[in-house]
Amino acid sequence: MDRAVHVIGAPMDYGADRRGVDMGTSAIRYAGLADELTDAGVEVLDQGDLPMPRAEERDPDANQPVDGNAKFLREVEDVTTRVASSVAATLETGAFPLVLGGDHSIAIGSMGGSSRDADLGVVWFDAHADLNTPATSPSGNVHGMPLAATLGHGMFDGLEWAHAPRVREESIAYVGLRSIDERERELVRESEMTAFTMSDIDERGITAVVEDALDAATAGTDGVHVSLDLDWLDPRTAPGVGTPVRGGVTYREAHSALETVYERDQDKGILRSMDVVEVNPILDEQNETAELAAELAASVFGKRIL
Ligand code: 5AB
Ligand code: MN
Ligand code: MN
Ligand code: MN
Repeated sequence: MDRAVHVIGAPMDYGADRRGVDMGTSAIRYAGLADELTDAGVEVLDQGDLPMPRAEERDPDANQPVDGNAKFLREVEDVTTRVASSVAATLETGAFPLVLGGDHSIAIGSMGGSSRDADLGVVWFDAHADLNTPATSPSGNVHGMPLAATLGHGMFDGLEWAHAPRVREESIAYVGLRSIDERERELVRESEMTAFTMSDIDERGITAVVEDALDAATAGTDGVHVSLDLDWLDPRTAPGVGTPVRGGVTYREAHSALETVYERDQDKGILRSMDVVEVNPILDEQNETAELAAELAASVFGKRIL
């Protein structure tokens, strides 16, 4: 039987600085996601978008933490709780949850849902470390905090919707880091996380780096969550993102990375869930970043040239 992929849309932009990522789910679908996945040989069921209150109707500063800044925290809790339920319910049917963003704070929900009944490894394809807490964040934007939330850092420690104890530090691997806040740098250095920067990719090549990231994320876990932030790519290739950083991976490196994930999955059945986030159609050029997002998702499921 073909593998079934269930698409879950989470058009949330509460966690990001700029409006527009809420249109990412439509743009990725419009770019041909379902056809790409079908061509890759999987059966696709689109569950549609989760209902999302408009940011304009909400007060970003309601429910602020005592220490620090986290805009729209109540809305993020509401949405990520629903993402987690959808992901867990999808896994229970035996299908693979593919979560479309939206901003990266939805990963709090996808990792929470995916680790409900499993020890979960994570491969984080991103320019950023996303390890701030409200107390350390320079922006107050929760899309810079999902890994801190999942690991239960700072105020996230006591929050059941955020902290996912079955995701352990040593099972998280970054690929492609190039923009880290000072406190994040210390945390990554002191932690047991595996962190590959762009320099590692320059030196060793994308395939070797992704193989090592997969080794770290699979050791002692039941499966892997792949989190793909489109700002991982170079902004010349992926201009439609809210927080672009020069010097990212190329079009070919990105495909090669996700094909490497596919190959490991063919050998060992490691993949459990995925999210594709931070596509901002307002900043995009002719939907090319959304097209890239759709292609890269298909690469994970085995889309091949020959
Ligand atoms: B993304 C920054 N570290 O916390 C912050 O796009 C940027 O999900 C976060 O990786 C970028 O505001 C969040 C400066
Ligand atoms: Mn991110
Ligand atoms: Mn990022
Ligand atoms: Mn971003």
